[in-house]
Amino acid sequence: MTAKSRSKDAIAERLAEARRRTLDLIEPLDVEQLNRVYSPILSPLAWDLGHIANFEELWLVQTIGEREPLHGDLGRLYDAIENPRRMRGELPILRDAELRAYLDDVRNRALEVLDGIEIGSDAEDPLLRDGFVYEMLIAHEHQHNETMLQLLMLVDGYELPAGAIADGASGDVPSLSGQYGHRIDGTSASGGAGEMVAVEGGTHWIGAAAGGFAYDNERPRHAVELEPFEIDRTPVTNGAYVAYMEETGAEPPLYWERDGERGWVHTAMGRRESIDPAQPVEHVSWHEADAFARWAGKRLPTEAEWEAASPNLGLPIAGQVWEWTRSDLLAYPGFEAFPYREYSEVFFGDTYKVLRGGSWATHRDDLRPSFRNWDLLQRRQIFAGLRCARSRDASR
Ligand code: AVJ
Ligand code: FE
Repeated sequence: MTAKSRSKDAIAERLAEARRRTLDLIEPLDVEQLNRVYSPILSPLAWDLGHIANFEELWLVQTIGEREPLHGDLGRLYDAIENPRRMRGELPILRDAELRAYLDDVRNRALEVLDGIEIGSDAEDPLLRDGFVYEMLIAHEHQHNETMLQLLMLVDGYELPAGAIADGASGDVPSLSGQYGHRIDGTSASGGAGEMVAVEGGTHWIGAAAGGFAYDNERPRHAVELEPFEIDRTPVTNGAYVAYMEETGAEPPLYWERDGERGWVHTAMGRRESIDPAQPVEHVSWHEADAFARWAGKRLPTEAEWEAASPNLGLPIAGQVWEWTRSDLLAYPGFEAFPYREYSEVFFGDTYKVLRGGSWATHRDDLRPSFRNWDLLQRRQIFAGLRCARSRDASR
């Protein structure tokens, strides 16, 4: 077997693995659950499924394969920008058997196209060089799997099928005390064990180097000047968040409910489960994360600080939470949109804050220190918590 056919086989296998994960996630659901609008700010699952297939058709079948779409203009219904989430339940999208056939037919065509193209590092088309467009499609399906999991939190009685999340993680966030080998004092006001890591000021290099897969918004790699700072060794825990709520009367995170004397329970998927004080807090908005950090006498890190600290902290680690930063989603100096403006460029500005790292629902292949996620400041559905920082000169 040649190196070229091996790399094509590897791509085909990773496409298949992403699809198994998608189908595993919806396996316990019936057609009504796939189509139900559980929340105006989250898509019905059937929309995500059709959108996954449509994005694949658009890039691999239409753009690369130069073939006609299977359903004519229907693809427009799956355009995320034209169809905001609150409208997606009303659209005449594909459902049930037709939807499954669309996923399968597009995948078969995409694999046929892959057979006939050149994806080496010397490919002339930047979309094909190092298999860029295939990497993008795989990452896209992974990202929508995470969005689907946000919705699945609302489905009563849903149980995550074994192996539905990468490497068979259970969907539980691993215990931080176990992970770091030191006790986390849940009542500490410092947001975790209180242990912080010092990072030198000066020039730090941020972003993804040329070559290999990364999104346009991670490039170009560039130097930033940072003042010296400290950053928490671990994300803020549930225990620390409870202490904060008790002292300030702050609202609990999304899905938390009072449970008499036993404190708080987590109510996602229609179950009431106890909250582990040693796990990172999740389902807090940017505003809540920012308020917690101030209460702790600290602040959220900038995304550049987070990335500069990532080697010291061994980040990103699978199984944790996305971490809010204080940074707006802005273009890096010298940014070039690729392969389309709507991936990142249309979101640049002060409407979105950057999240770094990755959550227990993020595919391991997508974890890299330069990855930039973003969301609205009020969003709580995402699997996001925080880690605090502070300037070495405490007045900043
Ligand atoms: C990077 C998670 C904000 O969901 O809007 C999915 C990812 N882009 N399809 C989003 C994405 C196109 C994006 N986020
Ligand atoms: Fe998408």
